[in-house]
Amino acid sequence: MAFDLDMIKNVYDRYSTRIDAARKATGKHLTLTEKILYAHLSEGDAKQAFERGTDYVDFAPDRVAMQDATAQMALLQFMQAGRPQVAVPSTVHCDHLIQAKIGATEDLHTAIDVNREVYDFLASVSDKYGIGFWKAGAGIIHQVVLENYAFPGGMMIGTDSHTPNAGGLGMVAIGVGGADACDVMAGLPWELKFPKLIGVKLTGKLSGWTSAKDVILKVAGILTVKGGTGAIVEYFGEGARSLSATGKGTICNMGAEIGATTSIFGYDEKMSVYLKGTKRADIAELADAVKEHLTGDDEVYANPEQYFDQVIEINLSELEPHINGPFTPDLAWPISKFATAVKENNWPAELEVGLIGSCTNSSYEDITRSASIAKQAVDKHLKTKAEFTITPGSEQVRYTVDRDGYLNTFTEMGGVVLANACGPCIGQWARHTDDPTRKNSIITSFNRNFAKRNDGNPNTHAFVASPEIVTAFAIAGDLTFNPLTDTLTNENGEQVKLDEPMGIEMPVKGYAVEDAGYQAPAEDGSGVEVIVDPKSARLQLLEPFTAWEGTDIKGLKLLIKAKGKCTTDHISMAGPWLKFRGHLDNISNNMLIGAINYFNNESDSVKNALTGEYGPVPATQRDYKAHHVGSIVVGDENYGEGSSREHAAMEPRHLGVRAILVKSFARIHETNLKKQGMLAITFADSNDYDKILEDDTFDIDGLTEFAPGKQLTVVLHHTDGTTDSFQVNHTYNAQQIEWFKAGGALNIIRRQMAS
Ligand code: MIC
Ligand code: SF4
Repeated sequence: MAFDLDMIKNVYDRYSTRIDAARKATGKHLTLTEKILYAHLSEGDAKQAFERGTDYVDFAPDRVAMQDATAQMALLQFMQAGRPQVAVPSTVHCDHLIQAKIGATEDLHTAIDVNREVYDFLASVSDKYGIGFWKAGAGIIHQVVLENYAFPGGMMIGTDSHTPNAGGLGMVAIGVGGADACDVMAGLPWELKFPKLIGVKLTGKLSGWTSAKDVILKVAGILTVKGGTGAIVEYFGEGARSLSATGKGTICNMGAEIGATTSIFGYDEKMSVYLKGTKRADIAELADAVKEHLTGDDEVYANPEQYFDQVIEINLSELEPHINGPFTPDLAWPISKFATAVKENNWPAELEVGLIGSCTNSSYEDITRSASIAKQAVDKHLKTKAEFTITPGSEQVRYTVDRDGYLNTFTEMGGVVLANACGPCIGQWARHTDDPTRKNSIITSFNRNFAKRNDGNPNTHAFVASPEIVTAFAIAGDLTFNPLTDTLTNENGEQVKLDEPMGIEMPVKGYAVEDAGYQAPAEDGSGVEVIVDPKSARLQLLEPFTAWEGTDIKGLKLLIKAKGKCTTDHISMAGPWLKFRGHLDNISNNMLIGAINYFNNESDSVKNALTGEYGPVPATQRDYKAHHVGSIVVGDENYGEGSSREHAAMEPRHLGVRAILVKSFARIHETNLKKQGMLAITFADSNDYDKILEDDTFDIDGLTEFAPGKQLTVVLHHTDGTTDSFQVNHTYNAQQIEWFKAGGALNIIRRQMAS
């Protein structure tokens, strides 16, 4: 059904010649990342070596995956590209739009009802253009991809930042915006700046309470949310080989949290076991035949400093379980230091909810390890103190763990099984709380923990840990509890200790599923009609953006000078807004409502330069648009961190913002801005951020000579009549400058397809 053996054969058939060419071009031994990248050049065999972190390179990915919340915009764009069918195997996954409220069955029914229009749209577009469609309830994109599509040595892109999850099966899998997916589906090359390489050497072996999740929680602490920007992280060493394929997936998944382009492990026995266990023995066989190409060269791993731009070493035997948070995934605490951190920082020690599962951590191994803790709660007469939820990553995992009795164990402990969907991970959570103004703590086995992400409540302190640690904390209901050393009082008043988790990597009876939820597209979709109601609140056909006017841009007003962390959740919030992901004008009403205004420290309150009054960001910008006044957004470091959602770029573009000027960008967001024809620029001297005053008017000069590597000039006109001017950088290459000039990349594709 789901995978395409011929395509994989083709990829492997060309591996040998492509890698020989790459060796010749670079004149050195190769990392796995380089092998895969050079084997996927759209020009074919490598003719030159590329400079990491500098050269833009065209690639030909093997497949595309999209989730429902981003697929709508990706496919609305694809529909404008004028192609009869997608050029590479592609899939759509309905996972983000299901709200967690009561439990799996009821919530899924409600979602199917509430989202019918969007699901019907996605199903009919998929049918028409030859895209595989995974219905609501089938599971979360990254888990479904790992189980069905990922293969060692492949390259894919996905419209979701956690696409790198497939690195657990040795694939270069990269999160992108919908416009990039649209290019690849239209048969165009996909451009990426040749990444830098970070090597992570894993020695030793995990034991006890420590799990794969702790590797990435530790790495996040070392590298921080920016540390992986522009880099691919390659894991190697005996420790890497000892981790299950799904454990590797967890590590790669959360590489998104350090800004990495993707993360990857080399093909090994564990991957072969997982492929066979998920009914893909034929792929394992193909991979075995080319296995020397599916890991880095021995010399590379023997002398990693010579081949990677940065090397980190972690000894799994010494690694402690970690808990990261609150509010950012890189605040890493080894469990032995966590209780003190909770007390010293005055974080609420009482744990209100523990949530396990999600795309990051819902493998058979995760579930069995967590269930071994849950079972002890029942056996040792412990009453679970916090609420507890379980989100299976796919129907296949759910069916299998249910068959084997584990879901039952969780419900006995007091847990609630949610639908196979994103749910609370992305604010799709009708959380039951008596007082939302209370500072409170939750802990999840998910990946992100930005403020308001899970339940929309700024008072919620969200922490991230492995599912087994989350389960233990949920039982204790106390963040100062250390399951490795502390005891708990049970219902008989006795002191009991939780034993170490015990897991099973692969189901002994094999994976099983009754209805995986897959719908194949029509052989010939030309007769399929795609209907978008012009009065719909949820879907809106796209209008092309206007082209650049051909002059420098003068007289821009400051929409907002954002202070501190400004993630895509701040720019285009998810949760309740997910329902407008297919309607650009409606979703634009959430534009930047989470960003903190530097001048008053408030969110969604900015000064309207035309009236002098403070008002919400979207309304203020709509007023500028109505008066044909351009504006600029100013931001801090790592602006646009987090999600791949291109709405964060399209909304300002749609409402008439002309430029985003920040200290630094997160990769996917920067590309999304460029794709939509927005000017994305950075301070050459980040201290110039301080020169920007609330009532300034901005000119951007140098655009008539806009060229790669050439700075532009920003002139600030202050209200006292003085001016300041400074240089700004950009990373546009010649092609991207054309996107800017045309008013967006899609305008160019449309032109090409029409001619
Ligand atoms: C996320 O985890 O933030 C999301 C929701 O999956 C996003 C995609 C989106 O905003 O739709 C992501 O990670 O890219
Ligand atoms: Fe869904 Fe959360 Fe995974 Fe994003 S991180 S795909 S929202 S489960």
